[in-house]
Parts: sequence; structure tokens; C-alpha cells
Amino acid sequence: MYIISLYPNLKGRYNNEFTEKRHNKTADRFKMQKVDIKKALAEKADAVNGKIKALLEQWTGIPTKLADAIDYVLAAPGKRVRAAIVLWCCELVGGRPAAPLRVKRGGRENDDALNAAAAIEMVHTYSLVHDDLPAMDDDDFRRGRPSCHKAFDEATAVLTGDALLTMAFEIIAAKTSGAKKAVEMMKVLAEAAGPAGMIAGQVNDLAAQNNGSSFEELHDIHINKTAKMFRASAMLGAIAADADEKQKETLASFGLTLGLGFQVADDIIDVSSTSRQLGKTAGKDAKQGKLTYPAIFGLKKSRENAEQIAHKAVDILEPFGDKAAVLKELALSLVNRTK
Ligand code: GRG
Repeated sequence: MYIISLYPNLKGRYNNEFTEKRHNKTADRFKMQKVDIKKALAEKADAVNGKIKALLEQWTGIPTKLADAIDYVLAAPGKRVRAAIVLWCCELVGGRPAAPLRVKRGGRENDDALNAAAAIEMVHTYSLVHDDLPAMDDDDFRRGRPSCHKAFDEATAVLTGDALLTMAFEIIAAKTSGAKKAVEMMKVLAEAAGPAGMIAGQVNDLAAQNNGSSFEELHDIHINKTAKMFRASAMLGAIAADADEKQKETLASFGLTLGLGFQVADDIIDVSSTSRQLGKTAGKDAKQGKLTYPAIFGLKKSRENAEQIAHKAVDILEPFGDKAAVLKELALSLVNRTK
């Protein structure tokens, strides 16, 4: 609503029909089983949203203003892609995370994948809340609403991010069905979100400008800022389902590749989608002189690159055949997305 009133005249250069046609051609090329990815993603978003709501309802002792801000940012309409990857990777290696939501194992309730899915969405949401702050990317809109620091204030936004990050680890520590599994999950998440992962990506992204920085630097930023969190999502699902080392390795590689493609697509849609489609201010990368794929390669070549990366992600899943149909479809649809 806010975005529409601010940018009434902006139109996307690429419409859904165009991207859908391209996507279907690619899916045919891979002889992929047809999957309604929008519906499948919505089901997983519902599952993780339900879990987040339940976790928040049980949490006591949070000051009202902070609780309101946490509710505000978590209730905003995120795509929940990272959560879906956790749940689908868990299912792929034999887990049953979401249907039914609770799986009894050895008499204990086992809800590991869904808790991990909620945890990674909390870490991701914290990164967006902090990224929107004036000291960082300085954006007044997120997920179609005023950013946390606009709806509340800067101090509350900083503390909301801090709270979400901490809550994620508490959830995994307190709710995971075994100590060994919990430690493995926390290590994976901490490495992805930490100073040699997402925070490294953010530091380098803030410093990099499109003025002679190399493609290697850009690649490094995308891997750290975004792809490592996707790899962590895949691994959390695999760990939840007690996957073997080979399966974990394959899914980690898939997650990293998908995350890279996702970020290249993010660079592209910043140029080609409207603020209304994105739910945040479009066109900011170029305005801020950011180092992005379109800045280095132009839009056409960037689109080709995104597609190649998605194909690589699909190839990585070949050992799983049709069982991985939904993850393959996700890879192709995410690089062709408009939001
Ligand atoms: C450590 C102080 C401090 C801040 C962290 C790391 C960081 C700030 C910000 C990085 C966040 C960022 C903009 C990452 C890029 C990844 C990306 C494409 C985010 C958008 O993800 P979507 O499209 O968003 O999945 P939704 O809203 O759908 O969840």
C-alpha cells in the first residue's frame, strides 16, 4: 500500500508471462516433472509461519515494545524460501517435517526441521532489519511495509535484529531432538551468518563500489552475503533428517549454487522490477553505485548467467532424480522471479 502510493507510475520491464515462458522451456529441456511451485512454496510458508507464531506465543518476558516489533517484522510477507529449502531437503532424504507437523521418534516429539526453518527465517529477518538501517543500506520499505526503524525507531530496530538472531539459536538449542544434532545445526547456522559468512558479505558489500572492483570481489560478496545462508538452509534440512555425509555434501553444494543464482536474480530484479513488485525501493543498487551483475555484465548477460547457475543447481540434484522435482523447480523459478 505504501509503496503503491509512492511509486504509482513505475512499470516492470519484464512481465510474468515472459519469464514463465522461458522457465517452461527450460523445465522441458531438463525433462522435469511438473510442479506447481507457487502452491508448494505457499504450503511451506504456511507451515513455517504457523511454527513462528506458536514459538512467539510461548515466549514470555519480552518487553511489549520489543515483542510488537518482533511480531511486526516476522508477520511481514516474506517469501520464506530458506524455510522451504530446509523442509524440502529434509523430506528429500527421508524426513517428514511438515506433514504431519510433529513426528514422534522414540517417544519424543521431533519437530527439528520446522524449528530450524523458523530459526533460519529469524536470522534472515534480522539481517534485513539491520540492512535497512540508515547506517547500512538505508531503506524505508521492506516487504511492502515501512522498515522496522520507520515503524518503530532505530534503537528498537537494532534490538529487534539482536533479539531475532539470539532467539534463533535458543530455538535450535532448546527444541532440537538430540544434543549432537542441535550442536551441528547451530554450527552450520553460525558459520553461515557469522563474520566469515553473511556479515563478511555485508561488510564487503558496503565497501564495494562499481568503480573498478573485480568480478571476483562481486562473486565473493554474493557467496558470503546470500549463498552461504542458502547452503545452511539445505544442510539444516539434511541434518534434521539424519542424512549421510554424501547426501549432506550434495545438498550443501545445491544450496550454495541456488543461493548464488538467487542473489544474481536479486541484482537483476533491482533493475527490472518495480518498487511495488519488490516491496522495497527498486533501482537503489545503480543509484548507490553498487557492485552488481547488471553493473558489470548488463542485463542480458546477467540473465544468461542466472539461468546457467540455476541449471547447475538442477544438475547437482540429478542423483536424487524426480524425488528432487520440487527443489529443481524452485531453482528454475527463483532465478526467473520478479520479486
Ligand atoms: C550484522 C549489523 C549486521 C547486519 C547484518 C548481513 C546483513 C546485515 C544484511 C544482508 C541482508 C541482505 C540484503 C542480503 C541479501 C540477500 C537477499 C537477496 C535478501 C532478500 O531475501 P528474500 O528475497 O527476502 O528472500 P524475503 O523478504 O522474501 O524474505
